[in-house]
Amino acid sequence: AERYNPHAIEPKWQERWEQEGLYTFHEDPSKTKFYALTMFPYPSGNLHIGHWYANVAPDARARWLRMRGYNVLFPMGFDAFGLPAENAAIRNNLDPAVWTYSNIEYMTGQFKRMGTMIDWSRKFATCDPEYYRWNQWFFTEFFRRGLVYKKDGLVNWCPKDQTVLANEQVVDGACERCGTPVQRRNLSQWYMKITDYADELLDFSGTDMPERVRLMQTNWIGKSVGAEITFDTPAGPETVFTTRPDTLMGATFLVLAPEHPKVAALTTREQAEEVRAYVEAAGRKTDVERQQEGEKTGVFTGSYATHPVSGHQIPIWVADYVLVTYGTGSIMAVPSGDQRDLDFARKFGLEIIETVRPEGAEPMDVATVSEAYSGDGIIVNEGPLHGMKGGKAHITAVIDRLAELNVAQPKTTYRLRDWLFARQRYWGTPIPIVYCPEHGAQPVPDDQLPVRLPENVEFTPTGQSPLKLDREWIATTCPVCGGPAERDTDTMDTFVDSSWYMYRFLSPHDDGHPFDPAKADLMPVDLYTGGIEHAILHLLYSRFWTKVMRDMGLTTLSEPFRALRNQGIILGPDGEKMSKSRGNVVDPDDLVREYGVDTVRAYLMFIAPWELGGPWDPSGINGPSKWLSRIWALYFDEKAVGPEEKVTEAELRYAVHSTLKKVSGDFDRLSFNTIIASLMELTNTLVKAKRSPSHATPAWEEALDIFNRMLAPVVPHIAEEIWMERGGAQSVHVQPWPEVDEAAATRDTITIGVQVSGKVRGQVEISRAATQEEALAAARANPDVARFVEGKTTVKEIYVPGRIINIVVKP
Ligand code: ANZ
Repeated sequence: AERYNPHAIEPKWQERWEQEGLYTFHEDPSKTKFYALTMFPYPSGNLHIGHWYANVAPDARARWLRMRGYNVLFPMGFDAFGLPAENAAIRNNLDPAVWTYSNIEYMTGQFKRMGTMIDWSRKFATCDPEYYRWNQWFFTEFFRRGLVYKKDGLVNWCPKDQTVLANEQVVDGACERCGTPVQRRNLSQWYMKITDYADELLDFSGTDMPERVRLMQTNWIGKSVGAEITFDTPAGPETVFTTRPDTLMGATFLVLAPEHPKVAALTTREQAEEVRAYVEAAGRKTDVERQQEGEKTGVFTGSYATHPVSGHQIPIWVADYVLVTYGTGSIMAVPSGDQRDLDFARKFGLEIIETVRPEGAEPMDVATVSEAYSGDGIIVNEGPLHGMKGGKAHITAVIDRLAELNVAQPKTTYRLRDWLFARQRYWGTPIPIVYCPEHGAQPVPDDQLPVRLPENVEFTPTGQSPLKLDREWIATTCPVCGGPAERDTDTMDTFVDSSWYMYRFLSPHDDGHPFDPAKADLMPVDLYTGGIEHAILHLLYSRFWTKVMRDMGLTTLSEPFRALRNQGIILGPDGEKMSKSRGNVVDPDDLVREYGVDTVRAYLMFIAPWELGGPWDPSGINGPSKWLSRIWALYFDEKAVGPEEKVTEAELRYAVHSTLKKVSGDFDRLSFNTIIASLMELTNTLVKAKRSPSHATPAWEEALDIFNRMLAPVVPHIAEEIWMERGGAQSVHVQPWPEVDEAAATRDTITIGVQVSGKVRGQVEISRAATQEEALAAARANPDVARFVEGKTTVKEIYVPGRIINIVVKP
């Protein structure tokens, strides 16, 4: 046949597969289900090389599982709400819906050209009213359960995007989307009570997640076990949270966060001006700036607190290294045990008292000490803790002792805050609440959902939400009394949309439930793949959501994902992240036009260990490209060019079956680059075998058949063409994965050491099945052995099968 031309075969097969519904998922009780899901993309307009990298390898694996007899659900949709659509609307005067749906259309076409086995009949976008209706339904259910609530408080505000942000969306003090420094504002906002699930979210026993992800989530949740201790102050009792109550006797001052509500009441007239200026300056700094290492700042309030054990008067300070959002927003400062407190005490000349002393050490010289001691030791202060062991490891005994004396209460604190999920933007799910002057905030009844976004709204350059300006849309009636009421004009964070979308694929068009309960058994997602950047936000929220759904009786699962794996990132040839401004972007469409889909697929699997990623090497694609041409020639070029080779039938079968075994194991472990490498190596052997006498044996036909099936998951188009040309009745993609012939997959010869009178004299290669006679004959034929045996009388001959040959001779 003619030479390999991917452009002739790829569109043909893609069209045929689609016509035949080859990849449409049907429930089938006779097979084990496998739900494979890759994180759905935002419809930005284009699939870039990162999307290909993230999707191609999981597609190959899903195809492999399908060939292995699993009923594989492999759907895809679009995470379609969010700011870029709205910004495009402001810039180009385009309706966000029009912009979004045309992008989805285009990107779906790109996905199809990738040759994946995605079941497109299940596609949906989160901006479909049929989808976001269920966000609203969840909201009202959560609201009734007290899991959604509105509260006043300090929140993160992005002045550029004109919206509040969740803590999770503030990275190094800046908006994770646009990089603008985040401001703190006092606003009334909607929250979700994720903190109710903090402890359960720390338990990863029901989900197989990479260590890195578990660690990031654990740190984000930030559980601290400690105690609360109350100090009397002129403004009433003040409770502090401490993880080191064993250092209580070394507490020489209290520190309040600048935003702490007692600051004003505790500030004396003399200190008023200084405190006011300090608090104002602190308000202009971000939390990150405030927690950075460096010179400590602070100011004295002029007031004193009473130490609950010693009764001493200790000064009360205000300093911005204490955060209002953590613990109680105030601390007891222990300079001898905490470095920040020590730096602070040194700078302002405050008292230092040693508390925990390492065993056998000299007393701390408090006049000169510059390093706090935070380790274990003995508590050296006079008083109720004297002589007890101190340090993190001994906290429980200390807390018990202090609790007995009514000085401390055990307390566990979390860094995790409730999820602020309201946004002041248009392109999101409207919050289904109406405000009635009579009945307050009322959820919109189910039969009135969805609350649709109004169409043809006006966008202003300031970014202010058009919902706020749409009087007609805002005006509604109270579900309780029917009187005039107003809609909430906020929309939901898009992370709400992605928290439960994996359930929607079970029955994407169900209009009676978020998903059809009869299909619940298709969950959990057996393998979820995507980027590590979602370690905290999306993955934590979706774990939370499933736990709430379980408590609502919607699922019996506690975790949405049986396993999670993260792919790495493909960087530009310069090793930098690809970006338009750097000009180092690789466009997969260009590559497909030049090399065809299968080559791009093979290259993306081959380029790097999938979980690591690496820089794009533009010349590297020639390897996979040539490889596919060699495969083509192997099957279709009748003339076997080159010198005659001697690949035996056994060698050929060994190459085929050992590769098959390796490739299966590699698919299992998601080691895609080694799959391609093994298949390339096998191609070499096959090319040689074609020029060998083994060409005419049944082993040759078997080799071509098995190799063809092995190619199917990774390069599905060329594999299909070969299969059909070889007379396949049905697609190669509905064929079973070949079985390994274990005997053929292991070399049937072994190397055995030969001893003469107990000394190793040589080695022989013999058949694994060799008899004692055959083994001994081979040993004697070996010249290294023969030298020591010839002319001597043999006393004894032993063959321990598979281990050793020993010939004992008379000297
Ligand atoms: C006294 C003490 C002595 C402390 C000592 C530490 C060492 P984690 O582990 O992060 O939970 N702290 C409490 N609330 C704070 C706030 N709002 N802003 C800044 N720091 C705060 O840390 C708990 C410790 O951090 C607490 O224990 C408290 O200082 C401080 F030798 O209390 B410790």
